[in-house]
Amino acid sequence: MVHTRKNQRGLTSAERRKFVSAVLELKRRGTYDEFVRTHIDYYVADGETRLRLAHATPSFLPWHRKFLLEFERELRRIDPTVTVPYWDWTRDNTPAASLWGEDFMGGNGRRGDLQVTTGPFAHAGGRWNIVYGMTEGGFLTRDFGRPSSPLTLPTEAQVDAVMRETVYDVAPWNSTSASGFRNGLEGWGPGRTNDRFRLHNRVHRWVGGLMLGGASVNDPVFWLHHSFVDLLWSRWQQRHPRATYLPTRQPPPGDAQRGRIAALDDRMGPWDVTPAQMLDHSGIYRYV
Ligand SMILES: [Cu+2]
Repeated sequence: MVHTRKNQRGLTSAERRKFVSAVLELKRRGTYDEFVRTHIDYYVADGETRLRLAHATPSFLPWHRKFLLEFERELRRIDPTVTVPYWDWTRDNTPAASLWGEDFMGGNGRRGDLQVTTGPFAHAGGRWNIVYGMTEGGFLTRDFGRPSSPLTLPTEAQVDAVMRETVYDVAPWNSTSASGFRNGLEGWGPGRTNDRFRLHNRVHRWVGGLMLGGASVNDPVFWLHHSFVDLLWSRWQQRHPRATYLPTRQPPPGDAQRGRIAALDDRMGPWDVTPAQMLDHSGIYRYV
């Protein structure tokens, strides 16, 4: 059976409650923190010579598609009616959005320590202790819009521009790739200002707190964000049916990226899966 991922803004209160309950149950069992750990382990920067599978790399999209599927499978073991909703941040782009409600993701961090004190993931509720967080205190943090250097969420026009890209990815296959759909959506721009962070990256920065960096999975909104990123990739695939995943082969000997990125048929750890195997999700789930 193909299951359906829905826009979070249209979920019923029962659907919101079921999603939150399944997430809290995964956390209680320790499974949730294994996902946090995996994401930290695969957080490899451009400058490192190690294999980069998850970020600043062509397999950013298939790696996260697999990561979401694994997470969703665990949720559905707990409650088979649950799927990962998506957050369309071009529309629900303020702190007043129902996404941040008391019954769903909870709200912004408080001033000072940025601690989230509302909703199911507030530390005082006793069910959301940060294990792998690189911060003291064990609580979830957020800093909407980063008041110290304000930024806004991406716009529909910015998404449209990326959707018009006709090539999946281009050399040098990292955060400096000047065109291509993958880096357009992942969102590494030039420069040192806020403009360096676009689309996917911009959303991580707008939420702030733990959503910055490798430990971002600690914020459950991570999944809703990446569900929308995956939706955009899916729509882009439909729009450009002949644009295949690139590169199809490893770069030639002597190329600085050889052995550091995943080509079409290379394995993407920690799973035994290739980008090619992640291209068609139509037999597993669909977006509405
Ligand atoms: Cu990631």
